[in-house]
Amino acid sequence: MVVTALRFRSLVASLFLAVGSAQPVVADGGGVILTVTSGSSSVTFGREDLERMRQVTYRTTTIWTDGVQEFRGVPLDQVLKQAGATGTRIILGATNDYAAELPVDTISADVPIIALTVNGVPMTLRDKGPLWVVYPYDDSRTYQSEVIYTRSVWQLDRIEVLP
Ligand SMILES: Nc1nc2c(c(=O)[nH]1)N[C@H]1C(S)=C(S)[C@@H](COP(=O)(O)O)O[C@H]1N2
Ligand SMILES: [Mo]
Repeated sequence: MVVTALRFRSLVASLFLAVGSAQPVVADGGGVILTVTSGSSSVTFGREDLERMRQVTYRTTTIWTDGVQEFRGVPLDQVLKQAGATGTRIILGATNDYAAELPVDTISADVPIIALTVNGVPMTLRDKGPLWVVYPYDDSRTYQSEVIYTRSVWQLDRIEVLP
């Protein structure tokens, strides 16, 4: 039922796009929210693409929020694999032009995640969304460091893979 509703909404959105402008209709019915660039090739993801991938949940506090929060999203590792990214370093870029570089060998299967929701609710641009790279800070002292905080990029909109 939910699927039907979403499909119907996409269809309406597509029709609107088709009628309202000369722009090509976006295949997934939603906008691109993340672009992974590797050399001269780019792979783009809509919200639904990311939601369809393996999801991981952290319950943790952060230095930017009050109390324990439930972050849910797709592991960064999963996104890099899906994009076919091979490299030794990546740059996480945000809409405000903030960027942080990290070595690929610091990324594990479940850490960090690109969070899509906090406490079950999608994040708006105002509350650090729609995508926020988060670590399970409460799980280990090693995640409670300035280096990890700098990699906790909110308003993430692009990933650049470096050789
Ligand atoms: N999009 C975005 N993410 C970001 C930043 C930023 O300016 N923009 N600052 C980073 C750095 S260097 C740290 S230490 C924290 C900064 O958090 P604060 O500004 O709340 O201290 O978030 C990180 N993530
Ligand atoms: Mo920082």
